[in-house]
Amino acid sequence: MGHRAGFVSIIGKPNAGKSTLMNALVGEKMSIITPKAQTTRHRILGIVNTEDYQIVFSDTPGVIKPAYMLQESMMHQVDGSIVDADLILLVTDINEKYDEDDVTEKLQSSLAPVAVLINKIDQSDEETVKQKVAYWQEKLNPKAVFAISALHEHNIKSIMDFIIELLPEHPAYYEKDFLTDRNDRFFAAEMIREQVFKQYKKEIPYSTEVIITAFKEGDTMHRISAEIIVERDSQKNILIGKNGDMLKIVGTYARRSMEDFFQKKIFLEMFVKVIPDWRSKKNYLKKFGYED
Ligand code: GDP
Ligand code: K
Ligand code: MG
Repeated sequence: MGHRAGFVSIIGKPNAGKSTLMNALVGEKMSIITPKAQTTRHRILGIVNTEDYQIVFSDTPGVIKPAYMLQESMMHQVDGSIVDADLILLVTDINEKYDEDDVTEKLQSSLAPVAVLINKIDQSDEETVKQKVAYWQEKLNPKAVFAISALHEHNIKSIMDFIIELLPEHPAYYEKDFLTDRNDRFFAAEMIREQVFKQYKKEIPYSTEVIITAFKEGDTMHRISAEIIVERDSQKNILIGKNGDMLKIVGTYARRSMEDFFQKKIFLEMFVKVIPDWRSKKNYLKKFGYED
């Protein structure tokens, strides 16, 4: 057999562990991970290259019923990744309820084989695993069902073997030294957004966008300027905190992640800006990189 390559789409409900799984499969931190739903807003590619094959994983936003335009764009990214897929990995938290078919309905737009990955088995027991495996076999008759823990990298190797087995014969889609389709600015912005999701309660993360306004690469240090955009003055005040305390925490953790990721010293400056209702405004969504 010649060279093999294919697209593998990771889909599921919010917080099932899709981003954790993709990072485990790729072996790099491509996608930010937080305990909050809707952390992932874009489809993000993570690429695994060897001499013989190339696997192009897509991490996607969790499937929800969209309530505003940003969420509509997020769902279009899920649909796009399903259409392109050679294989779909449906990730499900072993403890989540599947009383609505919003995820499984999406699968009907694709002829690609499906594997169900029952995740977080570290938070469960053998009997429940058995029941869930039977449930998914009955419900979807998928190509395979795996019981995994993405966080503890349990059974990741068997998923990789399964994927490689199914990869179609095809030339590489991307240069062999590509790890992702995203650039350094994207990852810098995501690492700030990750901290906003981690440090603030409910509404702030969902109303926040991060724009990198300058990224100056140096031999030993990158200088990065960012705008953190929120929807209201009250959110701006909370984000900054008393004497700038909160923003300082965000900056410190984000800078540490960036130093790990880029393997450089980072100088980071951040400005907070209010754009009323940006999540429902087409021109801003487009400007911030959310297509359709
Ligand atoms: P996503 O929204 O589907 O992308 O889910 P994330 O990858 O962001 O993970 C959501 C939360 O679940 C995070 O707090 C993860 O650390 C946690 N998580 C992911 N995989 C596992 C797992 O295998 N076991 C446990 N206990 N937690 C997990
Ligand atoms: K999440
Ligand atoms: Mg995610």
